[in-house]
Amino acid sequence: MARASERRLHLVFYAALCGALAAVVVAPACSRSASRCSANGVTLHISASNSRFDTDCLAAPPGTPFTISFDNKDGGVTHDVLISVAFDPGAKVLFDGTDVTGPRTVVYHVGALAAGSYSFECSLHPGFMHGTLIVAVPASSSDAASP
Ligand SMILES: [Cu+2]
Repeated sequence: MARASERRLHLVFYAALCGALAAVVVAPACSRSASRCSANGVTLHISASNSRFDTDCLAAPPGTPFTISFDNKDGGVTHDVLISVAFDPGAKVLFDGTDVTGPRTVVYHVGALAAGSYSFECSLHPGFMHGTLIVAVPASSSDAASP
């Protein structure tokens, strides 16, 4: 009896903790990147400055090749854009953009990807230059578009 109710208390505690964490940590992060990042054509843009990307979210439509215009503003510093299935050193790489020493802009041509969530990063500085690539039908084509 006592043991069962203790266990139930623990479950309640964990549920409350997770809910609080989701509200405080996950929800703002999700709403900031995911809802603002939906595909808008097949010409994507990203820049690097002070060894940071200007966005942590890119989006492309599924099943069609797209381009990424990459503007490396860091003079004398080399960056690139690499796309993989997950943000993990062992994850399968789907696109490995050529190294770009700034200041210089290049246009990467990326092959069609299936709908899903991918990771992009600078392969030279993945720890602080990475983000999410969302491949999905644009939100504007559904009626639930946010303002
Ligand atoms: Cu870099």
